Amino acid sequence: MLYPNMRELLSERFALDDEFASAVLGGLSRPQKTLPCRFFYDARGSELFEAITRLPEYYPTRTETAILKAHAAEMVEGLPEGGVLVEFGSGSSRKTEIVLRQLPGLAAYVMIDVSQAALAGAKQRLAQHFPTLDVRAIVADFSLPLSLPDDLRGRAKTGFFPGSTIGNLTPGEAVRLLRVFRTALAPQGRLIIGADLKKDARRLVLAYNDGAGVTAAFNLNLLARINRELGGDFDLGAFRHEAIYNPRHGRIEMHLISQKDQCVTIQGQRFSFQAGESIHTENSYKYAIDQFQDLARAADWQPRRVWTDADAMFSVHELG
Ligand code: SAH
Ligand code: AVI
Repeated sequence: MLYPNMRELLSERFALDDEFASAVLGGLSRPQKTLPCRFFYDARGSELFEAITRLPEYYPTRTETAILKAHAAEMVEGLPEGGVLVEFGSGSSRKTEIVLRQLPGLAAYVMIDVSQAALAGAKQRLAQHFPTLDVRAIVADFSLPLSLPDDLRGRAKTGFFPGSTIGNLTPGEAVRLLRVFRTALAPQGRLIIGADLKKDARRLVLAYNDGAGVTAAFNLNLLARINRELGGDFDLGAFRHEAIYNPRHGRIEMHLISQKDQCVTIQGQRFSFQAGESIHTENSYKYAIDQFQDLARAADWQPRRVWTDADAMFSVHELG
């Protein structure tokens, strides 16, 4: 069985479902319609994200993976035996394998994600590659206070937050999240965290507008999820994917653009769209190294070491 305590997990699922409905109805009622990007990751969304990671245009995954391969041993240097690795938004946990190979004395690996499908897939693969490792899967929103399983509470904890998922939050939300992690990993936690670097806007825009249309499918899948789980009647053919770089905020923005005047009904509520009107579905902030370190300081972390690739595309920070 995947989870030791099914009752807890089920109530967690219902909480997530209610939250989906209120986030969608609330987000589509605003003057600038929005949908929170954490809802991209149903089973299909997690699968599409994995496909994105393999796209030629999407440099972050392969660049961060290369940084981890080159430096994972240094990154985990000095971690006490019998500690716990806690990963936030673990997805497929493929990058984690690089770190786990350097941590033979680990007591447990705790992976936290909103995507039950991603956790199930990762758990199965890790059981094959690390048969003796104690792996705990927690379906939860990582921005909520984390309560670790009782038997792991007293152990030293190291946080792992790769992928630049921190960039999907506004800087204010990112500081709040880093504070939540600080508490979850106390008293002496360390955090290894990936952050995509600022770069030429054309390169960024290409990474979110791939030629094969996988990112478009990932974006539009959010509407399919609303139709399926909330009884919506979005016509997916009547919206198109758009990704732009917003230099004022230093972020990629993903939008879904209505192709005509239209109305959509979700759980009995009608939402009207004008031709050309957008639903803002995701931000992906890009940080210079010193900007990211300032953000970490604002959340009471001390920036320690930082690793990048030769082309300065991506950064991995150690915070203590
Ligand atoms: N860490 C992986 C996956 C990154 S994709 C990598 O580096 O490749 C982002 C992951 O974070 C997805 O698996 C998504 O389901 C998860 N996620 C996004 N928002 C979340 C939230 N608020 N709480 C928990 N998981 C979240
Ligand atoms: C998970 N996250 C860091 C990805 C990103 O690059 O912002 C999600 C993504 N959206 C479109 N492509 C990838």
